[in-house]
Amino acid sequence: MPLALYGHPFSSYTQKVLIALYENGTPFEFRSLGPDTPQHAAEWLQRWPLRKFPLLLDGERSVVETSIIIEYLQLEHAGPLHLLPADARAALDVRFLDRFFDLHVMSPVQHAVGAALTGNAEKAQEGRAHAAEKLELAYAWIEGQLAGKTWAAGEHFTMADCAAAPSLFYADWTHPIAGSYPLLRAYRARLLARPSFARAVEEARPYRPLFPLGAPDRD
Ligand SMILES: N[C@@H](CCC(=O)N[C@@H](CS)C(=O)NCC(=O)O)C(=O)O
Repeated sequence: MPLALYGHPFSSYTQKVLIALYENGTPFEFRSLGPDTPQHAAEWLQRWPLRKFPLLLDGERSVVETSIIIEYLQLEHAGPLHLLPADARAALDVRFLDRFFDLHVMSPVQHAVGAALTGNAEKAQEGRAHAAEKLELAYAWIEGQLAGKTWAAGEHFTMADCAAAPSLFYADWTHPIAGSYPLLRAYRARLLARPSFARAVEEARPYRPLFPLGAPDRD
C-alpha cells in the first residue's frame, strides 16, 4: 500500500511535509481534508483525535507531528536527499532550526489567524499586534543567522528549510518582512524558487481567499 498523507494544500504544516515528499520524489497518495471528501476527515480523526494535521499513513501505522513525519520518512522511505544530516551534531542544529521556525514563526502566525477567525474585531487586532511583536523578534534573530548561508543550516537543504518555507511564506503575509532584513527576504525568495515549495505554493493558490487576514496579491 502506498503512503497516504491526510492534510490540506493551503495548510502550512501540510506543506512542510509535502516539501519533504517532493524533494525526494517519494510516491504517496494525497487525501485532502475538505468538504468534498468527508471520508478523509473521518479516517484522519479516527486515527488522530487530537485534530491536528497532517497525518502520514504507512500501511497501518499512523505518524503525526511534521518533524517526526519527516524523520520517519528518512528512516523508512529514504530518498536521495537526506533532510537530516548523518552527523549527530549537525542534525541537532537542523532540529533546533526546525523547532525555531515552527515555534517562533509559525505559532505567532497561527495565533493571529486564530484571533481573526473569532470574528471579533478587537481580538483580531490584538492577535495581529501580538504576532507582529513576536515575528519582529524572530526576523531579527534569523537575519543574524543567515550571513553566508544558502539554506537555514548552511549549504544543504534540510528539514529546517521544509519548516521555514511555509512559515516564512505566511509570516510575511501576516507581518511583512521589512527591507531592513535583506538576508531574510532573499532567503524567503530562494525558498519560493525551490521546485518542491513552488509546487506546494501552486497547489495552494486556489485557496488564498480562505486566508482570514486577507491574502496579499503576491506570493
Ligand atoms: N505541531 C504540529 C502542528 C500541526 C498544526 O497545527 N496543524 C494545523 C493545520 S496547518 C491544524 O491541525 N489546525 C487545526 C486545529 O488546530 O484545529 C505539527 O507539526 O504537525
